[in-house]
Amino acid sequence: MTEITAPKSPVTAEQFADEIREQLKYTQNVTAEQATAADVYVAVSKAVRNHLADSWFKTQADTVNGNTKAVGYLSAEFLMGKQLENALLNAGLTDQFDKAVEALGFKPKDIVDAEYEPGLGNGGLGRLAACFIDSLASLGVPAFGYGIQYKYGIFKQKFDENGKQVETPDYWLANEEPWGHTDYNRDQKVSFGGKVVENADGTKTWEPAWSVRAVPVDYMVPGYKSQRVNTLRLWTAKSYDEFDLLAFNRSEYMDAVAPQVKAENISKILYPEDSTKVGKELRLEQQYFFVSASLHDAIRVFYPGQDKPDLTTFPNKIVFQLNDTHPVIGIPELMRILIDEYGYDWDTAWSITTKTFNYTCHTLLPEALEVWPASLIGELLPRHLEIIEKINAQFEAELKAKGVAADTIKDMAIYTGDAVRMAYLATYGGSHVNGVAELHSQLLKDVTLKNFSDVYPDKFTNVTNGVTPRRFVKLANPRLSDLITEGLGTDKWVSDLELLKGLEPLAADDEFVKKFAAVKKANKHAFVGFAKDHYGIDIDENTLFNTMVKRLHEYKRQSLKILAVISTYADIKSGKVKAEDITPRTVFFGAKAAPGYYLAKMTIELINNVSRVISSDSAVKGKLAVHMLPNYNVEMAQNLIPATDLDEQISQAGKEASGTGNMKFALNGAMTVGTLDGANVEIRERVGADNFFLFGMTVDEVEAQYANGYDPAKYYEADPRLKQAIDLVADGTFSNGDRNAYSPLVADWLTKDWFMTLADFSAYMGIQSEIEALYADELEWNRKAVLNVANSGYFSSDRSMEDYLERIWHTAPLA
Ligand code: C3B
Repeated sequence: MTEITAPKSPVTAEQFADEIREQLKYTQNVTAEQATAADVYVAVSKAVRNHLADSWFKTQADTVNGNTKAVGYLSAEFLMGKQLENALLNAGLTDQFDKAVEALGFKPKDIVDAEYEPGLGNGGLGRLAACFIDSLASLGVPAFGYGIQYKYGIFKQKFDENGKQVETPDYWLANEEPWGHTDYNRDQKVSFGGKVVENADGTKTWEPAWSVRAVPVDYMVPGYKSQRVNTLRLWTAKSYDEFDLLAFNRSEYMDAVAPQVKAENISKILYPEDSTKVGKELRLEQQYFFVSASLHDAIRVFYPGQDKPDLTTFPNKIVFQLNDTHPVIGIPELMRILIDEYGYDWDTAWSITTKTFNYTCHTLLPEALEVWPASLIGELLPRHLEIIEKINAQFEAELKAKGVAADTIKDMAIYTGDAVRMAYLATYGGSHVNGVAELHSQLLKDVTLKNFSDVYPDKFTNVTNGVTPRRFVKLANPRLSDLITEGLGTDKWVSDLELLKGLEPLAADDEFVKKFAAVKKANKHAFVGFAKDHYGIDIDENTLFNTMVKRLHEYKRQSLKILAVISTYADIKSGKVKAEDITPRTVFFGAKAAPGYYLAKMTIELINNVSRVISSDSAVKGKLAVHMLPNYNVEMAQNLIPATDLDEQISQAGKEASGTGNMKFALNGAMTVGTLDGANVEIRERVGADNFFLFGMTVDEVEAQYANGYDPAKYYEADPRLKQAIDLVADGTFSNGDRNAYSPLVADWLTKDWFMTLADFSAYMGIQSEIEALYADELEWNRKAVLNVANSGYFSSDRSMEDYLERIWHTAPLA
């Protein structure tokens, strides 16, 4: 760990209030009397930015001039969450802010609430990127996040009167966005299409057909108590062509703006797909757009004003992490830049390139590894396709020389003749490949990338994911944070999360455990208010809060949870469970489904209708409630996670690469019910098997089932509770008597059930009595929850970053 210096207390509250007034007057152009909360929010944000500016400049200068290699995190998604509170915390201005806005006649909460959450990511992968850049800045490691400033982020989710998901556009830039600075003077040109011509001297020239202007929008990434501020540089696409005046004068208004539309479309919208196959031209354009601009930008930053820089030193200046396959086109792009733009020979270019890149794989679903049709790459990036072919030829020769069998070489092809496999290109073209949890990294080696790990065993490593303790404990859970600080006698845990271990002895201290229980109660109470304000729902806070929040995917098995809820509902209603044996529960779901994912959307509709039927049935009132909360996002996570008693991590073993929600819940003192999947395995190891509700098949058992020909109907017949739950879905109970409403879902369960929901149902129901028995003993439950907090310090993204520094990046914080 680096020595962390305390933040300077830069201003008094009075001074900060004056700075806000000045921003209101000179940049918002309103008087303090005219100002609304939205005005004050913008003014405060700009004032905070001003406080960070000097550290930002210093960090940039040290990054370029220092001896420490920087990190470039290339990611199509950065799911940042709201910025203001985090910036205040890291700038050491939280108290001044509270007092200053009160002096201006506002409530701090109203100012914070005026911020609109940017949704520039789909889920886990994008949120991980945001945690990582927070940690890098907090550790003082020079780093750039590089991505896209989409005009529209992840869609806003609503439900219609039938409970179906409705997507509406998320125009997050509708009002002034004070955090991003558009830097028109540091733009880059990105070109597409056209053809490659061979020159007399044998070199190649790419003659592109069209180009767009990549304009960076810079976000400061302040470290916590590190005095360091890194940069998140998100590119936005602009046209070089103004509109066509001739066409306009002919009243062909649409044609007149066509080139602008084509260019600006590139950064228009985030693909709302997550781990599913999309084969969209626009997506490849997006990927190439931000990667090409970023690589050129790094050369500009590290070799300022040099026409003929010595790029053999490039890998000493910056190392690029490829966040999943989305930025992998960067490998042939750097080759092209080095060869075509700077005149390096192939071997030198290859040596630079392979030292520059590393690849993180975030999935185990083979179908989620991007494969591009060669024809598409050829049309859009003809020079890159040539380079990829040559990389593939070199790769095959290398494999042959290593004695790899011909059919294995064929299986490993990067370029198959009609497709390009981006994961294979990334594995060959970079120095390291990592998975995101131990189990996942092992399965990558044993299954998904087995041939590669056989030939290049040293390339493969693991870095278990982590989450930032600043946002997900300190900001999200101030009550627990205060209690932790009281328990440890220091607040150093915020930047050294392993210190939470010091809470372990306090789990034996009944007084401490009671205080912890009181914190959870207060958080639940607060969430009841939040839910009333945001969703207009009434929640009974004296129930077990049981949460399942994540993207909707079959492999994550929201189906398993809703079938269990239905079964419990049936048991309560029929009187099968006695009133005194019921543990009153409120089940929360939050999940967006990709707009084109039929069964996922149907699952949402089912959950909403189960919720409707249960809430209108007086027989279960006060005993069971289900809420499908709309538009799960970072803000909801920050409010719901600290209020949760029991967290669901119930994916089919071997399918969730890591999960990061699981870490957030454990750190906030929720108990987990989960399978041996992803990082659940490591969480359970650390918090202790006694403090984790484990159920379900293992990876090996799942594989055996697939091998033996899995038959879900067998499980339906064998477990009467499962049969009853599925029958209730099929018989129209949750669809006003319509027996067809869910028939595709029911048919899938009974005939396919690829992720084996039915096979794990009995085990899942079996563990519920254990959960309820423990919950009945308040002190024991909370004791175990304290042990979860105490033993989850490992899951800080600071630790993840240290692992990347040591195993992959081989760099260190700035001096
Ligand atoms: C996700 C995985 O599904 C999670 O298990 C993992 O915790 C996170 O990445 C972060 O590593 N993931 C995602 O959100 N989107 C993808 N396209 C692939 C993986």
